[in-house]
Amino acid sequence: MGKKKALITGISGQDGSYLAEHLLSLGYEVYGIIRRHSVAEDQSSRLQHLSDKITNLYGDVLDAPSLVRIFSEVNPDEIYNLAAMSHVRVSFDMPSFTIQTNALGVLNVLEAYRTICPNAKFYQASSSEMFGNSVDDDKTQRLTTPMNPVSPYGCAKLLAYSLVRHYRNAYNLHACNGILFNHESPRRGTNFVTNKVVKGAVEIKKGKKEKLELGNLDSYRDWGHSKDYVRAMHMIVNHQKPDEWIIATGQTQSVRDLCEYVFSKLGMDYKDYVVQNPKYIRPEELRYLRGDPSKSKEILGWNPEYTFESLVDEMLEHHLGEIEGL
Ligand code: G4F
Repeated sequence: MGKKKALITGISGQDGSYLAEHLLSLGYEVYGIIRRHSVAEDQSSRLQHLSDKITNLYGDVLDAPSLVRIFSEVNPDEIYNLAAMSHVRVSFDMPSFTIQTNALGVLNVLEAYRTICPNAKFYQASSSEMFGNSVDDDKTQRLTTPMNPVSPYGCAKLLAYSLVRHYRNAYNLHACNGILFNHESPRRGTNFVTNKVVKGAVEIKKGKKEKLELGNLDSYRDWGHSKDYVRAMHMIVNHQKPDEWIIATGQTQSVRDLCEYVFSKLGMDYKDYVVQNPKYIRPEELRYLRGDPSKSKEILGWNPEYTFESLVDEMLEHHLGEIEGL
């Protein structure tokens, strides 16, 4: 039997690049879909070290004919749909684009899957943002927690999640949803709060910047490492039964806790440097996330290797290395 073929939409993102590495290490042939960008380097910066090991094809989840061409050409065994407009704050500024990409785009992918390669296995990048401000009495979100999204991003992800379940039932497809809580790494965009805080604090430490402007310091997130979470994606797809899964650490920290940890690691007090700028406050905020990963741990045998501290330490090391290399 030849190598298994995996097709990743959104391969140029944080998760796409780690997933490509993971699948290559498992012996897969890896194909990715990338969108055209006027600066070609911008779309492949996370993939340069893999350039001779993977095959990237131009396409877009909003361009159904491109999906038909790519799905027919590759005939994948596994499809990982990671393509999305992934920034919650930006989704308030671009609600229509967000709904098109994160919901209608998923419909396009599901249709290509159903009609061209229905025997493949399918993973959808669903999100804890779908819960909005719903939380169980024990301050945890689980699969039974109601979903009441509070952003265009969350609304779009919830529609996509429902479509995946519907396609599974209606067409007997091996289509799965991974509900992933926040996951970070040195490859995270620097406009997400973890990397923004780490990079900003390192720049302040090195005298390159005086203040760090943030939005809400009192929201809580369940932060894990992207590397651990892409391992879960592969486990989810390869479980015998297509299903819904929560991937989270079960721990939660506030943005303030994050600032305190990062600045104190660099010998500083965050209160001297962090200022609030209303432009980073969201029209509606998701205040608290803490996921229950027990089903994934028990049934898939998934366990994260990183803790909040080892994750943030790795990000700190990365940014210190970058700035010292300048
Ligand atoms: O890092 P964030 O932008 O991530 P957010 O909004 O939780 O979304 C991430 O996780 C989701 C899973 O729950 C994914 F679906 C999604 O694609 C993305 O990966 O913000 C985290 C928290 C928020 O409460 C935000 O209000 O940090 C707060 N925050 C405070 N100041 C800030 C800032 N966020 C950003 N991006 N920038 C700030 O200056």
